[in-house]
Formats: sequence, C-alpha cells, structure tokens
Amino acid sequence: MAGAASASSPPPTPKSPKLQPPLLERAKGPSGLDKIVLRDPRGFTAEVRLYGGQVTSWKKDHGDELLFVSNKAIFKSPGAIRGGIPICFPQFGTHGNLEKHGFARNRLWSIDDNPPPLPVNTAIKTFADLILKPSEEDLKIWPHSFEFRLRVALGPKGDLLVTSRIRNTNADGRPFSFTFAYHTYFSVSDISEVRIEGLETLDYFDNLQDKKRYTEQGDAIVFESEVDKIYLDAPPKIAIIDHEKKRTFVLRKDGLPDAVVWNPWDKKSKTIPDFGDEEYKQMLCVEPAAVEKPITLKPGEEWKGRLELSAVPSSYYSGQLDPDKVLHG
Ligand code: TA6
Repeated sequence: MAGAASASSPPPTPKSPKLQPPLLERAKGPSGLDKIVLRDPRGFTAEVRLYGGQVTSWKKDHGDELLFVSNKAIFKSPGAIRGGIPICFPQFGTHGNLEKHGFARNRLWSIDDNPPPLPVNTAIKTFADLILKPSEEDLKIWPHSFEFRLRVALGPKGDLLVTSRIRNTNADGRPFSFTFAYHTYFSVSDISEVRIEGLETLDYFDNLQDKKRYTEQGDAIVFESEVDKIYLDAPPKIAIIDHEKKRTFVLRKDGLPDAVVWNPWDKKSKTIPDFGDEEYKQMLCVEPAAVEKPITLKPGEEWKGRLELSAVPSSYYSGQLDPDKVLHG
C-alpha cells in the first residue's frame, strides 16, 4: 500500500486532534489511470499518478492549484503528462541516446509496499511511496537494472516534498550513469509578472544557442521571450516571485546541482500538441537537475535527490523584502 505515517510513526495523541491519520485515496484520473490523492488533515492536498510517477496537483489550505497542468494534457501512454512534476530519468533532454527526458516519465509505476526507511520527520503525516523497476523492454534500451523509489509527502506547513532514491541493482558488477531532473511546472499569474532570484551571475548552457555556455549578466531573471537554459551549480534555494499573485515559490533542492529554466513563449507553444497556444503565460518550469555531471552508481550504491517546494505570501512585489532573507534565511 501507499506509505502512511500511521504505519511507521506513533499513533496521534488525543491532545493533537489535527494530527489524525492521513487520508490516502486511490482514485481514477481522466483516462481511467490510477492516482493517489494525499489529503493532509491540516488542509493540504497533492496528487501523484502511477503513470510517470508524476505529481499532478498540489494545493495548500484548500486554495489554488500551485502546479501548472495543461488543459490539453494527455494522461496516458505513450507521451508524458504536460504539467506537474515529470521525472526525467535516466536521461535529461537529449543529452544521451535515449528518448528525450528518458523513459521514467511515461512508464507505469507501482505502489511501493515496503520502502526502506527514510530519516524520520514526525511532522510529516501524509506521504505516498512509488517504485519503478525496468521492464524487459526497458532493459533493451537501457541495459541496467535499478530500483527507483519515489516518496511524495506534504510537510507540516503544506510544503510539497519529493524524494527520489535510485539504486543500482546490476547483478554483473557494472556501474551506470544517468542524468536527472524534476521538470517542475509552476502555475503563475502571468509570466511577464514573474521573476526568479538565485540564478543571477551563474553560468548556463543555452538550449536555444546550440547548448553554448554563457554567464548570466543581469539582475533577477525575468521573461520577455522563449527561455531554455541549464544553470550550472545553482544554489540550494531558488525563489520564483509572482508579483501579481503576491506569491513566492521557494524551491529547495538537494543532490541536484543544476537548475533548468524553461518557458516556450508564443511561437514554440503553437508547435507543442498537448499545450495551449496561450498557456505559456500561466506556467514556468524551474527544474532541479543533474545534467552537466552525470551521476554514477556502482552496484549496490544509492543516490538521493530531493525537492522541497513551499508557496508563501510575497511582499517582494513592493520591493520591501530583502531577497536574501528568502534565499539565505
Ligand atoms: O526542460 C526544458 C526542456 O528540455 C525544453 O527543451 C523543452 O522542450 C521542454 O523540456 C519540454 O520537453 P518535452 O519533451 O516535455 O516536450
């Protein structure tokens, strides 16, 4: 079954009526595919689909949807779901011989009945565990045996916590290398009202310029045209400030040195079949990733990559809050 804190941590005490056992519900998606709905008693929810192991919804306090999912998204094979948090593994983009962004995002994952323990955070009451192992077909295109364990959790303040653990289970002693990204689609009010802080002055590969390397020169990153950049050695905390919504997403990452930023803008949007022509205005991808330096695992070794998202009311729009407080506080 999907993991639940009630199975691995003490039962709630009568003094803490808020800390009741979580509700984890298996539900059907638009195309009849299973998803797990996480409902934290404190009023936060998230959804993770077995198809792609993909988070497709995150809401705090019964409020707005915080992740973007296209109105034209297709929730079934063979493509990936356009929105939420697609997982790019074992290859990010076209940096290798596999299909773009690897195959994990368009495989059917299973519920992980028996995940090895993660460090206990007793404040986390609601989580789901999924697992992906390669099929015979997968082994033909990427000849490595692995166990990919994914935990999706809701933190005490409604933060969305996503942890990936990938283990090399090759029986013949061979190591393997992979690149990776949480291809996170954030929902924004209007892309022209959004800026990113934390990536200024970094080096990046520009996918729109033959992947050439440049150094970011400007102040905060704003959007006026198509952007597709891989920032290298990005800091562990990045802020996405939505002036119109007066909301800041704070993204914390661990084990993932790079950060990809993508918005297709108007022309490119029209070429993406499962994406509305105008939807680029309501989304922004900021993607914790390991691209420049692939991760190598020997048999028996495990890698862990973690993403933590919070959405907080923002006073950045008035220019009153020192960005350092969010990024370094
Ligand atoms: O992460 C950015 C990117 O690699 C872009 O180049 C862009 O094409 C995007 O991913 C979406 O890729 P997809 O295969 O999901 O259409």
